Amino acid sequence: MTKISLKLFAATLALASGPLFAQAIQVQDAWVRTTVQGQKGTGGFMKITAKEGARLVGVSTPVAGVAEVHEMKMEGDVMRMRAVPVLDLPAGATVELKPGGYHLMLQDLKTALPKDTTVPLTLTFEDAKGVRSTLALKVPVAVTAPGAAPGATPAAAHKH
Ligand SMILES: [Cu+2]
Repeated sequence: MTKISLKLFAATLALASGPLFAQAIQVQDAWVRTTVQGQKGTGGFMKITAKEGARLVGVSTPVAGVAEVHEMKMEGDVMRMRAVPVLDLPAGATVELKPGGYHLMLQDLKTALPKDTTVPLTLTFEDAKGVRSTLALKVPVAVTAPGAAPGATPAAAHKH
């Protein structure tokens, strides 16, 4: 599993576009949660590190009609979720998209996502000068985070 992820990560670098900028952004441990036939939405997770700081301003994938960055937050006793149109990536910090926090929300899914497949995902970043670049990823589909202990059920971990 780990070996496969590393290979996919190497492949993503080759697909980055933008003047050197994309090289300054690292995406690690990306995964998208599996779905069953008929399920309309799922979450995507990853760690993003922008060496010189950037903003994540767009997400797209051919498998979903709508792809957005979401934030989950406790407000009192209630877990609420909202779309985050722009996600700040402070210089040198690793921003983690994970269940229960920031995540990619894929809605209006056009196909089921069985495990051990991959999902093409394009991230659009903007640097401090407003220059945009894209990073094309092939993200593995998994039941739980790569390397995480198995056991958590998808429904329990990502409620909507
Ligand atoms: Cu969500």
